[in-house]
Amino acid sequence: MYESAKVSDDADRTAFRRAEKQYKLYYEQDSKFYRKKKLPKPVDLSALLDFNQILHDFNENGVLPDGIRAAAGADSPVFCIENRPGFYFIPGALSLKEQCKWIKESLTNFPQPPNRTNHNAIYGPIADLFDSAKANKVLVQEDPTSETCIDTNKWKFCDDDEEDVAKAKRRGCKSVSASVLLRKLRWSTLGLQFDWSKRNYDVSLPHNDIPDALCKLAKTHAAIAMPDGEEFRPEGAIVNYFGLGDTLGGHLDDMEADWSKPIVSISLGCKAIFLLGGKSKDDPPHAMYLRSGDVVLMAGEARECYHGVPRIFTDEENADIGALELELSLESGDSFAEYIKTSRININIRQVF
Ligand SMILES: O=C(O)CCC(=O)C(=O)O
Repeated sequence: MYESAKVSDDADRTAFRRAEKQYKLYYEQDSKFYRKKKLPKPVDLSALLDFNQILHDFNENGVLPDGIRAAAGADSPVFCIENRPGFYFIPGALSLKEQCKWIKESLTNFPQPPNRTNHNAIYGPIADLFDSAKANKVLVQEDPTSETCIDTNKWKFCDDDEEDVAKAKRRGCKSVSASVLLRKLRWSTLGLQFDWSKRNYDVSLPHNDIPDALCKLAKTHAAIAMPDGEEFRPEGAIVNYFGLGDTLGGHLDDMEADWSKPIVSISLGCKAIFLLGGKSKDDPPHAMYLRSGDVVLMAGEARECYHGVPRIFTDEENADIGALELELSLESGDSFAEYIKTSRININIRQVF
């Protein structure tokens, strides 16, 4: 379906929206290969900031592109964008081993109840999703016609070939495979739980704490963006999961009490494009690559800047995760590597109060 001219005009109204459309994944409509294989439309990526390249050039000969500077006081290079104060980019902040660790945690422990995920609203709490997908399990709704049924909102994992699944299907009960649910996992929250419907933190909700090792990592990287003499206090984290074609629209993270404290944002898996706009969506955004292991900090004025992720690259040529995939499969077999080769995970850690 083509958008009407009016809708399209409205959608293109702001510089941020235009950039989102520029970088988003679109497919060729009339390619003769169209029926066989959808071909992504080529995109001009020449204007993107590539902090990997910037780091390389800086280490080689000390030069930086116009508008980029290295932050003082960091042990290894941390870059800033001159017209976006409070924004920090730490290329390759996490080692391969650390990346593997947090990918595995993001898929196994972080979505475990009582932490909430996007699936809670439909299925209630789901335990062991990743292992269930690995074991080809199916989530089946409790049969409402059964005498033993107490709650039709109850779902349980069954083996695909179990009588329970066949019976439930015969009776018209809903079922969904764990691997589909894993693909549709879009977010989980740890530490203080963010309530997306009310757009605030609900401190009354039960949760698992942010693991100490992740707190330590966040504190270490946050230090450069903290007000003098203060230590970052990780209180809540949102984990975003991206698959092919998924995007995160331009938004502000404005639900925390004190914007002088940074949000620590960790990228894992496939390479993505990140847009960092200004305080208005009319300000043209900076577009940059985010690779696995990069950390971004947004503090102070940068907390008032629109940002989003219009594109992830899941194809072998552009995803830039060869070494990570290898390390993951050597450490843990194929299941995590299979997931991450077409996915991206973002963990963003926040001081809420
Ligand atoms: O995925 C990212 O890198 C950004 C995530 C983000 O902006 C958010 O969760 O608010």
